[in-house]
Amino acid sequence: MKKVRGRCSTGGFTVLEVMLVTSMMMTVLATVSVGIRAGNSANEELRRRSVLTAMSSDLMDRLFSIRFGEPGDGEATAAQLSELFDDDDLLGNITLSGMRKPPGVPGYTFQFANFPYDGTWEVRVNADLNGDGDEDDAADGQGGLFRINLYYDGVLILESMRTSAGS
Ligand SMILES: [Ca+2]
Ligand SMILES: [Ca+2]
Repeated sequence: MKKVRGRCSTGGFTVLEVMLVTSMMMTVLATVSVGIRAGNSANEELRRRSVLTAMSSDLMDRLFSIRFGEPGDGEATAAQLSELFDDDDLLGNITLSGMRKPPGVPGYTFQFANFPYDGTWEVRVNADLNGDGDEDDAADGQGGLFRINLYYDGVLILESMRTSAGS
């Protein structure tokens, strides 16, 4: 029978045993390391989602706080949009009707200087309540009821509907 070479003179482990244990430990460490990294990125994604949800909720609050307006309201101006989405509590004289754009047309986009992520928000306001790309169906809003969709980097984060009743 062949003798295993490299046995320590002190009667400890053979080189083969040491290599085997080392290799097993490296495998375990690599697995643990991958697990930790996966956990960290999952935590970061959860944190990001919670920040986006909180921000979209704040934006939706603003869109429910401004006047609903009338069908003939002029298109929202850049100054009105800045006042609505900037950092102070003043929302200005913009109306939801002034923010309405036909379905399928890009909405109003903006970014926040102090936001932890540098993506782009987009708000779309239209009367396509059944979401089929037009405003002509009996089920659509016809000007007295709008769909409000909030996107972040093109992904829908929050949607709601607002009626002119009571505004
Ligand atoms: Ca403001
Ligand atoms: Ca429709």
